[in-house]
Amino acid sequence: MINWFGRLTAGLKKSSDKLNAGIGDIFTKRKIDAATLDELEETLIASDIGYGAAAEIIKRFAAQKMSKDASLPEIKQALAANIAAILKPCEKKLEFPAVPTVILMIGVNGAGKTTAIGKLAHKFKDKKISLIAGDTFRAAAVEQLTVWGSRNNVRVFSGAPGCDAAGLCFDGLSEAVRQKDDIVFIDTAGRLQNKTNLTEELKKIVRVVQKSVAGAPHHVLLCLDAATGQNALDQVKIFTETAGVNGLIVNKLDGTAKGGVLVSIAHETKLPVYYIGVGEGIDDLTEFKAEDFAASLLGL
Ligand SMILES: Nc1nc2c(ncn2[C@@H]2O[C@H](COP(=O)(O)OP(=O)(O)OP(=O)(O)O)[C@@H](O)[C@H]2O)c(=O)[nH]1
Ligand SMILES: [Mg+2]
Repeated sequence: MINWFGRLTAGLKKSSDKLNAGIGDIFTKRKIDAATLDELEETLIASDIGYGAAAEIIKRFAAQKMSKDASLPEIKQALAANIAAILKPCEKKLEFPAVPTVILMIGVNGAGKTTAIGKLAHKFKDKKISLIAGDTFRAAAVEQLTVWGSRNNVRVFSGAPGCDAAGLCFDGLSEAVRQKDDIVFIDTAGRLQNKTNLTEELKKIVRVVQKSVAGAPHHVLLCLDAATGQNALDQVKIFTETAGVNGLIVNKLDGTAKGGVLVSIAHETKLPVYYIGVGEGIDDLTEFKAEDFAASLLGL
């Protein structure tokens, strides 16, 4: 069985291969100077790190005044440290401040919400957990969550297809309070930013959750598909306006060379990134650690 660092490095392989090839091309035969720094900045941007973060990384890197003869590994170490510094404010442990702690999972279609709930239920298997099938929109959604429920041996609260999602959340939360669950995960329908009816439904779910349990929702976790690249930033903005996002899970880092987008998200939003998804399996969700992520991104 591979350990979590192996999982992270394997998951980020596509991203690190791309970035490393770019950095290698620049510094294999040439030294650090203004021209190579410009090229380095372009390479960072091409790896979805974003303009703002790339500029800051280059600024820090230039300020270090490394020897012009620094080796490629030394250059990568220095870059990794600068990237880690940007990521660090987003490294935070998911906490459970209340019983029940209510966690609302939101995001666009296919961002990995339902899967992340299944993986998290497994991670916290020493707690009493229930799942609410708040995606009443897509036919197979309840079934998918039920499969994760039985895999983890936890209760799934669901209703008839097409039923009112907010009402279902109200009933599911009453049951969770009655059963003294430690954590309740609410799955929701995937919604594109421009679908007004689903946006209104999400607002209603948030209002109902707030009324049902004091202090809830304790976490509003936005799931992002890393392959979305820079569009992920728009999703953060719009979902924050709609539902008050206070944490992120970035999924599908294994399938894309756009893993650098996490640096961009960290730089622009400063939101906690609690977990990252590096595969479809139950164990393919790892805690986000700034230094480890930066090292893996640079293939160190
Ligand atoms: N490779 C990879 N696949 C993932 C990851 N997370 C989820 N998936 C897959 O992506 C697909 C969509 O995941 P779901 O969990 O159904 O996404 P969702 O956000 O619930 O989707 P909707 O309910 O349709 O909005 C599934 O086939 C998952 O197995 C990941 O980290 N890596
Ligand atoms: Mg789903």
